Amino acid sequence: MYQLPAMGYEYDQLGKYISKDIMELHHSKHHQTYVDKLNAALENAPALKERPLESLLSDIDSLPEAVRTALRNNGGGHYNHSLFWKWMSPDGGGEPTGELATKIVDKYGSFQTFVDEFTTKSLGVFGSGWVWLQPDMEILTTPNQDTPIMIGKAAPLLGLDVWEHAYYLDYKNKRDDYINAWWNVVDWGFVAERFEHS
Ligand code: MN3
Repeated sequence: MYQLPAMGYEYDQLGKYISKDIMELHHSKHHQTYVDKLNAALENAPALKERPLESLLSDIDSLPEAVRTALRNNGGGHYNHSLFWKWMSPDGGGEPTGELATKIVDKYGSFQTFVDEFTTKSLGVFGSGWVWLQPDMEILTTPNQDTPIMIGKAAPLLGLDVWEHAYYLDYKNKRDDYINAWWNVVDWGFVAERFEHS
């Protein structure tokens, strides 16, 4: 049985940028629903319970049709959100350092240019989806709860949830204000850790 992971900080700790109300709703309701529906889907496919979630998502097109969509949406939702909480921190913001910073600057010319391109792609996601920084420094977008490992890509270094449920209570329809605020909570230490192990 999958379980809702703890966030590692309190709902109100990102409050200056993302309110307690959003964090609480997003974690305890939206993410919990993905977990519950993922568990429910696996009740109908017991053999899949033995496999790690990454393995199921990487192999999504080969899964039994009866559970494929449920796993895509809710397995993807659980996987993406479990990372999303860790990509944010009350001590976040600023810029990456070390090898990660070098790679970003090599690819984009400057950290700010990277931020601008990531932001532009985030604004370009039509409807609900995610934006990702990949280990090869590519910026990807996916619709709904799709995740890079579903499309043959590596596990992402960083991801941003641009579903309206992630910002509507604070920012209404202003996704750009949400994204600009979000950069202030990005945990570059966790991104660097993922980069080192990629
Ligand atoms: Mn979400």
